[in-house]
Amino acid sequence: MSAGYACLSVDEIRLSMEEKGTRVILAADLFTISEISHILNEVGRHICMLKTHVDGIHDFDLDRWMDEVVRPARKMGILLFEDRKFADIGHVSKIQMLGHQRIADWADVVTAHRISGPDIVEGIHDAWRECGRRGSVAVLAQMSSSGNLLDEEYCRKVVDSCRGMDGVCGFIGNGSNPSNISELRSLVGSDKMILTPGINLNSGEARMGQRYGHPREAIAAGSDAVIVGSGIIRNAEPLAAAKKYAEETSA
Ligand code: 6AU
Repeated sequence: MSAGYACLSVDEIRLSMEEKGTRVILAADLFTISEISHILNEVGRHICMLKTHVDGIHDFDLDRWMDEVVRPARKMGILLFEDRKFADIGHVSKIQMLGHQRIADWADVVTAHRISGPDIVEGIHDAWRECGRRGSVAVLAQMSSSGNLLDEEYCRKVVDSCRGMDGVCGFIGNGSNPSNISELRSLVGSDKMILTPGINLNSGEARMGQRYGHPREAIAAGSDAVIVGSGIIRNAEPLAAAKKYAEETSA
């Protein structure tokens, strides 16, 4: 389905990742701009995207965010990935993209649930269009958290309805279970990406219902890139950890 507006394409995102030579997306789940800027500078060479939860940043200030995080990430060839998990109707998702954190002004990829209807994708792209920018949506098809309600039938419906959308670059799959990823890959085909959270070399680190799988198994099962938070940011040596995850996911 042609979107009728300019989107960041899967090919452009895959090319950007190839140029960085790593399939690691850093989940920078930290509380201040300085902490995020610091980890970005430390591990930037080993990551292809910086995933944020911008609503969790205590001292958020747009000018500082652009200067200390967004521009440095761009200089390093890293895509900005805001994990906002939009879920409202299309028009409200557009309002949220254009809210005080100005997600549309800097994010290249955002996450969204498909639960409210397909127009959420249109609403998000409308915001990028208003800012004169292009981006893409990663839709949640599975989750890594235990007890989640995204069952097989829901996953199939999500993929069926979004696989043909230009504005969707791919799907979030459950990295903690390689067979979930291979099932998702067979539904998705090769034209869209699968990004997988729930990845940690030490599965014992899981907290609050999170579940973890191994990065190499996730890639072997068909994931394009692994999303790693605690495994890097809570490690005593984040640089060495990021390098290790990058090696584990290399061909
Ligand atoms: O490696 P962790 O467990 O410290 O962090 C995992 C990161 C967090 C979550 O918000 C995110 O991955 N995540 C996601 C997404 C969309 O990225 C989906 C999901 O099912 N599980 C999950 O943990 O930033």
